Amino acid sequence: MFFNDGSNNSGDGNGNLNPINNIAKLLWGASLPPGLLISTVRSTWTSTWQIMMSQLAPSDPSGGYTRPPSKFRLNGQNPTAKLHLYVALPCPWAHRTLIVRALKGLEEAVPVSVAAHGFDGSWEFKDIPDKDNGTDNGILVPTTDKVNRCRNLKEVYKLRKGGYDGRVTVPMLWDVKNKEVVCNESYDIIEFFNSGLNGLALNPGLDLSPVELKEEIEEWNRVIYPNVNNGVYRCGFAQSQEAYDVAVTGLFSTLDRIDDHLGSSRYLCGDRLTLADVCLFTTLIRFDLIYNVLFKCTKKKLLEYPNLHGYMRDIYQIPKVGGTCNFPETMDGYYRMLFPLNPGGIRPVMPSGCEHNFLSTPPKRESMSSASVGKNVQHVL
Ligand SMILES: N[C@@H](CCC(=O)N[C@@H](CS)C(=O)NCC(=O)O)C(=O)O
Repeated sequence: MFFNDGSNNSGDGNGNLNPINNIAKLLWGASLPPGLLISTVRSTWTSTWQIMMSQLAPSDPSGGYTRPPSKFRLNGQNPTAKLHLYVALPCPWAHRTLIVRALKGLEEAVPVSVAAHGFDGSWEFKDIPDKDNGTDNGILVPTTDKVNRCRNLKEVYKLRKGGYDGRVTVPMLWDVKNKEVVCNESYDIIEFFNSGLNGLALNPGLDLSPVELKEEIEEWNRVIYPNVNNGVYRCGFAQSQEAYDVAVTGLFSTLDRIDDHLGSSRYLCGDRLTLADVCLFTTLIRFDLIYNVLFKCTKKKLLEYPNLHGYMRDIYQIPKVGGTCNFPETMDGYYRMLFPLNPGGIRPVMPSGCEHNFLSTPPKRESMSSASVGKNVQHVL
């Protein structure tokens, strides 16, 4: 019982006080005026929220979210060991690796284990052995840990020599034989998948980062990473009004700029799909589903940007990309895992504009390419 009912039932008769009753009595009393009740609850909640947020999302002194750097980097090295990829479907950074793996035809060469969100915010694996082949109607679903048989991703990280007590993040590339974390930085992994495994790839001819476009790709990444990919997190994880205002302004002015650009260019760098598009896509596909609501990216819905929305559908419709998008699992991951942002854990209804049927409507962007399909995407058709 949370409110005092006047029964004076505050102990067990043995001198042990019922702590909840006593805290409630102490905080609220029998006849606390509503204004005082609200201000008491508000300050208690705000302090608790700040403690939880500082654990979920480290911030600078102004309350701006600062993403911790990834610990395991490739630094231009191409690992030669037998590899396994760990991902989770809600995560936009892991999603990048799944798309490049699919487009390059690396499914056999780099098998994947798909973790799901756990109740306490950790990444957990299913415990049904053997039955799961990892897809449902062609769409990726959570699986067991197929290589180490661990219950959660933390256990996998801890298997490495020297153990591990840092952040346990997806995506993570694992050296199967040496039991070592090879890399947990998504951009390193997608560059490596694009060009470092062509001997094993079923689609080695697809180059998502050709030399002549590298500079342009990097320029887009420099704008899109802080303002859009990480920008939505800077909105959602802001711990002050000022930090949120800065993030949301940067986010929408960048989306305006990209929408303008995509009015006359099929992809970011012209006719060819590149790594920059893959990175933008995984944020756009979550925008109306998650970020617009949970992360307060409310100025506009993505649906209100005609070029960006058509561009997103264009990429969604590239064969094998749709199979990497599991929307119910993604919604669960955000709305149920990020407790401080959604304490009730209620998952909102899926917006109709985010359903597969709607995303499958023709984007009519082919005419922007000199080829009938994006110049390089024809390799995957
Ligand atoms: N910079 C990393 C970011 C990875 C990341 O933050 N992943 C999130 C999921 S979206 C995660 O696993 N978070 C768990 C945690 O921080 O405890 C990358 O691009 O790979």
